[in-house]
Amino acid sequence: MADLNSLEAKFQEKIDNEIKIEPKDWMPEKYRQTLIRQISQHAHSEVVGMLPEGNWITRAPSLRRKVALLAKIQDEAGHGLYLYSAAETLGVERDDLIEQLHTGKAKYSSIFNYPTLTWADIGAVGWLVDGAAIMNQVMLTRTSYGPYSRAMVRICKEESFHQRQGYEILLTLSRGSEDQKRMLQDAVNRFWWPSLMMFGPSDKDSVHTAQAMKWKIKRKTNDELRQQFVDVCVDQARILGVTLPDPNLKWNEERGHYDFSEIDWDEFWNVVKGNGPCNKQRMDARIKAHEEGAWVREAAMAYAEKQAKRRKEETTQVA
Ligand code: FAQ
Repeated sequence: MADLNSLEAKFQEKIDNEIKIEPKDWMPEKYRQTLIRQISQHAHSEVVGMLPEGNWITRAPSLRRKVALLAKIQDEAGHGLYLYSAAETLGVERDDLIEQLHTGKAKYSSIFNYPTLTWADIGAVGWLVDGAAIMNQVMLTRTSYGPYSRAMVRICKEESFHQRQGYEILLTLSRGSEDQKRMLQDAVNRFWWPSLMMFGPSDKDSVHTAQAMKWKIKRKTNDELRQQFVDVCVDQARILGVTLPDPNLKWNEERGHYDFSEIDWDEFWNVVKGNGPCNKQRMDARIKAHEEGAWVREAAMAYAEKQAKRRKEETTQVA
């Protein structure tokens, strides 16, 4: 017991001194489990997040828009891969993580259970969804676990591009016809609140935040990040000429922040529990893609095994 206590004390000392924890370092089992949970759910979100945007590849309004959207969606797949790899350094198998997603044991971000009904929604996803993701992920570049932190540095660079391409889509619509302006406002009306929900439950209801902050897995609380996001969006909305759908959104001189209305937490938990507008559709599409991709995984494994066998034979011949 004394040994465990001293290991834990040394571990916490490292964290307090901003020394990154690496895969082979000793770590408390709960730290490992928390990271597996968070990183794998983050990976699932990136991969499921490809679906609402994938819906618009064939309908993008120009070749230029199609190319940018395709590149963005491919980036999200890449983010999923970096994150699954980071999770694997904690001793879990990717197949098991994917199984947890497909059986509903693992969560993914609530935001991807909303539909993308118009082209303006693709802009709103880039501006608001990637914008919220970046706000959270910039903090995670400084997370205490080395492989997660390094994955986040690269992901943030790519997400910044995504956010700008989304904002530029909206900016173009904002300078267009009355119908285009209406479409823009409608997309913002539908995506504003779900984007605020991405930051998770309010601090008083967040079960993991306190410990995650102590271990510096998280550096800011859900409410701190949400507030930061609201504060930056107000000016950006003004430039687009859109109204954010909240009558209580008002600058508070004393706090130095914008006040905003209470989130509809019933809606949030309903979506998290699987009852959002597209939960079933998203999971069906993921499972179908996984099953139909089985031959690719088998071919890649067969090739890797063949290569390994050849290398072994060559080494034996040299010896
Ligand atoms: N949706 O105690 P907390 C992206 C769950 S990536 C669903 O506060 P924690 C890129 C939470 O898991 C977006 N579930 O938990 C992209 C926990 O349940 P559990 C994803 C949620 O972990 C853009 C329970 O509620 N980003 O968008 C949500 O301390 C465009 C209690 O919550 C990340 O995953 C939610 N919104 O804080 C891709 C970032 N919020 O696990 C394509 C990394 C909470 O006990 C297109 N993750 N829950 O069963 C994090 O920073 C944290 O995990 C939080 C939640 C902040 C999400």
